[in-house]
Amino acid sequence: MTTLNLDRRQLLLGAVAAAFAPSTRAKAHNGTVHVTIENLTFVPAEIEAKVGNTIEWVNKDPIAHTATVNGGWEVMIPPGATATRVVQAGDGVEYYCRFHPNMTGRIVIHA
Ligand SMILES: [Cu+2]
Repeated sequence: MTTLNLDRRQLLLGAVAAAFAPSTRAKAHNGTVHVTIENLTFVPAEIEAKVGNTIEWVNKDPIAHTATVNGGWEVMIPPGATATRVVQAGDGVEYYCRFHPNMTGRIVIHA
């Protein structure tokens, strides 16, 4: 009986914690934010970075992709390769792949 109640409470606490969990935005580890490209998708689609961090895209697809900002920068990511960009002020933007405009990602700059 006691055990059952405890289990139920833990389940409830878990649900509450999940509801209040921060977003799944990727953040930098040792100054680098990793984005994997697989099946024509940026994973995660949304990342959080500081100015000076490096964004590293790892393309696991057999075709080339880009990280392109309208009127801004573009990073070419060849098939099976890795490409990087050092985050600059003003890089809080949406980006997409020039070859597959349905592929979109977002960079959120934080202090
Ligand atoms: Cu692409």
